This record gives sequence, C-alpha cells and structure tokens, in this order.
Amino acid sequence: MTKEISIIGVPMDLGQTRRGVDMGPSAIRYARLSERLEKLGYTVYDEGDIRVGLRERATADTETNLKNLSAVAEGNDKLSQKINEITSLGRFPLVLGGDHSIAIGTLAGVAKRSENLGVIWYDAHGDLNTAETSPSGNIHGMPLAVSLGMGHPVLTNIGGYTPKIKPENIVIIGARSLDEGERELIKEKGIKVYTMHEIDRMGMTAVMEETITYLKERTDGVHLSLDLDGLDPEDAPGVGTPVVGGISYRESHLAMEMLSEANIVTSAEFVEINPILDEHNKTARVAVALISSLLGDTLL
Ligand code: HAR
Ligand code: MN
Ligand code: MN
Ligand code: MN
Repeated sequence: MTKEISIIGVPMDLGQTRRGVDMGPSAIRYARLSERLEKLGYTVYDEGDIRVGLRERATADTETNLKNLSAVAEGNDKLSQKINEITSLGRFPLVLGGDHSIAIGTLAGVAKRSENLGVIWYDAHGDLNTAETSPSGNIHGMPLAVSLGMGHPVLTNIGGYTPKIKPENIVIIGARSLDEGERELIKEKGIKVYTMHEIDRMGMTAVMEETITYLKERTDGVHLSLDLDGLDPEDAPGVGTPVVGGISYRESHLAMEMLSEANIVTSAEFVEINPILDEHNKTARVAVALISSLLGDTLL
C-alpha cells in the first residue's frame, strides 16, 4: 500500500437528527491519529475539514421527506472533489466522520478510479433505504442505496455519474438492525451479508477469510466503510444509534489485522462517532486503534 495518507475530516451531522456527531473528526484527531500513523512509517497529510453547512441554516426541502437534502448533497459534493484530488496524487484517503451520509461523497470520489470497486460495510445497519422505504427520512440510513444508484437524483448524481458500485461487490458485516425494505433489497440484489448470527456461528476469522477471498476474486480495490455502531455499544458507546449485541473490540481488531495482511483496502472511512454521547473519548480511541491495525500495526 502507498505510504502516503491523506486525512479528511467531514463534520457532517445533517444526515441524522442527534447533535454532536460533527465533532467526530476532532475527537479522532485528539486521540492522536496522526502520531500513530507516523509511528507506523506513513507520511501523513491532514487536509483539514470539509466545510459543511450549519444545521441552523439548512433549509427544509418541501417536496421530499429527506432531511437537509441540499446541505447533505453540498457537503458530499465537496468531499468527492477532495477525494479526487487525493487519489490523483496516489495517496490513501482516510475519511473521518461525521454521520454515515458522507459515504456518498467518499464513494463518488474513490469509485471514479475503479471499474469494480469492492465495499466492506461494517455496520449494525444496512444503510440501504430510499425515501420510499426510510422510516426516518435520515440520509445516513441511505448511502449504500444511493451508491447503488437508488434514491434521490441530487444524491445519486454526486460526482457526475451513477451508479458508483455494483451489488455483487458489497459485503455487509455486523448487521443486526435492518428495515423491511432493506431486507427486500438485499435479497433482490443478492448482496452478501454477514449478520451477527453468521459472525457468532462461523467466528470472525472465517467471516473475514470468506470476505477477503470473495472481494479479491471480483474487485480492483476495496473501500472500508466502518460505522462505529457496528461494534457493541459496550465497546463503542459514543454513537447516535447504538444496537445491542454487536461486534466486539477484539473481533474488530482481528478483522482489521486480517484486512491489513490481505492488503486489499484502498480507502477507508470511520463514521458516526458522537463525542457528546461518548465516555471520555473512548469511541474515538477505539477508532484510532482500529485504523492503526488496518494500516499495519502489529504487536510485534
Ligand atoms: N435504518 C434506520 C433509518 O434508515 C436507522 C439508520 C441508522 N443509522 C446509522 N446508519 N447509523 O448506519 O433511519
Ligand atoms: Mn451506517
Ligand atoms: Mn467506477
Ligand atoms: Mn449504523
């Protein structure tokens, strides 16, 4: 993997309704991200934060139920442009959220350079809703559907092309809260999913071995989109939509270490950290530990 990393913060909180997730990038930086990566031998470029509109100024779109649609789209458009700059320099983009709606911009940027981008969606949720199936109107529950080309055109057309990814190139890991419409879409499109049931049955080792083999066969790069609520709330309490019965800290470490060994990940994002809901920055520190493992930190 390239030895140059660009960090991009995206203080986006408009894809959902709880306050505080916009502070995620600062919390992760404060947990000494750059220092850890430099110790691993990387040259780190902190690109600062993407400018995101203020919640207080966001205007309601009257013809859809999508909350803060234009402000979410605008932030993602800027993010996709920034990602393009970074990948054209040959650097590894590491995106810090922010709510999960920012995956729309990240994927618009990274998928541009690959014919068959693989995506690992590490999350308690499927994020496969559209305006029609969403129970909430929150765009952070929609980015995977949007990247498949489904949803409001203002979102699907970010980056100037659609779709960004193919259903057969996606692997969802950690799912345990899926809405009815998401389940139908998963079946209809044949998306590969390891729910908590499979993780418990097979063990994380086998789940990751299968995931790596599957993606190696069919993709030309892999984006890791890691929502901290994929982990158990016991280990990652600072998230807006916690779901009990999640992936443990150790299992997550193992997953990151196996990805590092396989050397298939070409971009990554760590999202949904909400410092207001966190316990002494624990969830941000977990994120930094997982990022280090993903990027090659080992015990020896
Ligand atoms: N599926 C629900 C919705 O669409 C909840 C989505 C929740 N949150 C996330 N995304 N953090 O992974 O509203
Ligand atoms: Mn998510
Ligand atoms: Mn592409
Ligand atoms: Mn989630």
